[in-house]
Amino acid sequence: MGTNAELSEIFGAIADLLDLAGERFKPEAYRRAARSIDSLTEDVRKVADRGGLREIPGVGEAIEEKIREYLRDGRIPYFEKIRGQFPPGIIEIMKLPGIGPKTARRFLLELKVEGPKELLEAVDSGRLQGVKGFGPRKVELIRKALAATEPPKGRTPLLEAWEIARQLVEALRSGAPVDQVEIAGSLRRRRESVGDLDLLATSREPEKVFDRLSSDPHVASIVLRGPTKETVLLKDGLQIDLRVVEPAAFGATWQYFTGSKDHNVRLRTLARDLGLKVNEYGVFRGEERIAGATEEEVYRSLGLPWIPSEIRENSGEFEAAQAGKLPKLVAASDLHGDLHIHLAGETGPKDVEALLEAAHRRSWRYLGVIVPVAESCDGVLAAATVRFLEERRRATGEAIRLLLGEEFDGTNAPHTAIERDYWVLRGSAGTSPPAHRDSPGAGSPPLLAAHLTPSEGSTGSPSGSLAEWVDWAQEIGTALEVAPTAPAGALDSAAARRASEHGVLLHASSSAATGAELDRIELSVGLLRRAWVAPEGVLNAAPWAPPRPARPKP
Ligand code: DGT
Ligand code: CA
Ligand code: CA
Repeated sequence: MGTNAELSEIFGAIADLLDLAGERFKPEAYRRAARSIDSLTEDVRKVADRGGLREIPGVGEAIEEKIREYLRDGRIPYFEKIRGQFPPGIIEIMKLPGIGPKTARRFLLELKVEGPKELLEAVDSGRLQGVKGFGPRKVELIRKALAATEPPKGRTPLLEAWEIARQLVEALRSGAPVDQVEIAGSLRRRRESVGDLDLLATSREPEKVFDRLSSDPHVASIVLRGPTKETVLLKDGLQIDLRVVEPAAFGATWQYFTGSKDHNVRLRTLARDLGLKVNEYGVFRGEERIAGATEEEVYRSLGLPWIPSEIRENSGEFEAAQAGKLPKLVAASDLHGDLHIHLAGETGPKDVEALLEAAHRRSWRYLGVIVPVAESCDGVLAAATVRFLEERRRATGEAIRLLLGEEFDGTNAPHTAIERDYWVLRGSAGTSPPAHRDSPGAGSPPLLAAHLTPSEGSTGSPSGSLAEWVDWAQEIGTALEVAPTAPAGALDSAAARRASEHGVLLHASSSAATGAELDRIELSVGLLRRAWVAPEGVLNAAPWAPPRPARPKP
C-alpha cells in the first residue's frame, strides 16, 4: 500500500471511531480528508515537502499535523488514543457488512453488547426484537453477517455430512422444480470425512432451485450465485456447492463432480488416447457429444464398465475395469441383519419394538443388541427391557430373531442377568490385540466381532497395531467391525481393505440406538465398498444362521 492509501485508510478509520463515539461533525471532516488524499495524483510526502498539505481539500491545521506525524514517525497517537477507548470487539462489529459505526454505537449503548459473540447471543435470544430500527429483515442480515466472520470449518465427519445432505436433497426434491437431485463429491465416494458438500440437480428453473437452497433454515450465508452454480455456508460453517445442469449433461457432470480428482485425471488421459475429450459436459469426438446423459454412457464411450463411486480413487479400479475384473461390491440390500445395536440404560421395550419394525422393513432376519461394556444389564437396563428381550428372544416363529450380545473389553466380568448369544470385543486400535484366543469364560458363546475404537489421544492411524489386529482376527476367525463413523485411528476403509484381502470377515454395523438410525448402516456399507469388499466378505451379508446359545443350562 502506498503512503496515500495508508493515510486515507487511517483517516477513514478515525472517522468511524468518531462516529462510534457519537461525535457530530468531526467524522465528516476526516472522511473528506480521506477521500481527497486517496484521489491525489501526487505522493503525499512530496506534497508535504513542498509545503502544500493545506491545499488538499479537507485538510486543516489539525489534520495537517497528523499527516506530518505519520510521515515522520509512521504512527498517529490520536488514532491510537481513540481506538483504545473502545472494546476491540465493538470495532470488529462496526466493520461487519451492513452494520457500521452508528449501529455499533447503539449496540454498545442500548444493549451493552461489546463484541461479536455477545451480539450473536443478543440476536439468538431475541433481545434485538422490538428495538427500534431492528426489524426481522435487519436482524437476519446481522445474523448472516456475523456467520460469515466465522473461521472456515475443517473437514466434516461422514455421518454428520450425510445426515445434513439427506435433508437438503429431500428439501430440494419436494420444494423446488427439479427432475433429479443427487449427491456428488467425496460424500458420494463415502470418504471418512468431507471438505464440502457437492449437490447436483437438473431443472429448467435453476433460480428457483437456488432460492430454495438459500432459504433453507440450515443456511447461514450465500457465498456466490451464478447461472448454474450456487455456493452457500451452513450455520455450522459447512460449505455446499449446488450445480444445476441440463439433463443431456447430467451423467457427465455427476461423474466429473463425484471425482476423485485423481480418478478424473486418469479418465481424461484414457479419453485422449482414444482421440476423445471428456469434461463436465460430456464425452466429445471433435465437436460432437457422444455421451453425457448417464454415467454408464460416459464410461461405456471410453470402453469401460460403470465404476462404483466408492472406488473412484485411482487405486486399481481402472486396471480392474479394463481386465473385466471389477469386484462385485457388497450392497445394503445384501445384508440380513446387524449385530451391533446399542442398548443403553434409557432403551426401553418400545425402542426395541421400533428397532425390530425398522429391521422388518429391511427384510432382515436378525437383530443383535449389544450391552455395552461397563454397563450391567441388571443395573442399567430397566428390568422391563430385559424381560422383553428375553421373551422376544425365546419366542419361536418370529420373523426376526433378536439376539443379545455383550461387549467385552478384556477385563469386565460377564453379567448374570441374561443369557448372551455372543460377544463383541471392544479393543483399542492403538493397542495390541489380547493374547487369549477364546471368548471370555469357558464354554461361553462365540466371539463374533471385534469393534476397534481409536486409541486414546491419537489422531493418526496407528497402522502398525491395526495390522496386528488383522492378523489376530484372521488367526482366531473373528470378524472386524466397521461403524458409520470411522474416526481417525479406528478401522478405516484402507485398513478394512487389507483385512478383507487377508480373508478376515467384516461386520457392517449401524451402531444405531433407534429405528431411524438403522439407515446409518448404509455408511458402513459404503466404507466396505471403498474397501473393495464383496458380499462374501461380510459377516452380516451371508444368509447366515444366527448363533444360538449352544451350551446347556447349568
Ligand atoms: P472434499 O470436498 O475435499 O472432501 O473432496 P471432493 O472430492 O468432494 O472435492 P471438491 O469438492 O473440491 O470437488 C468435487 C469434485 O469435482 C472432485 O472430486 C473432482 C472434481 N474437481 C474439482 N476440481 C477439479 C479440478 O481442478 N480438476 C479435476 N480433474 N477435477 C476437479
Ligand atoms: Ca466436496
Ligand atoms: Ca466442492
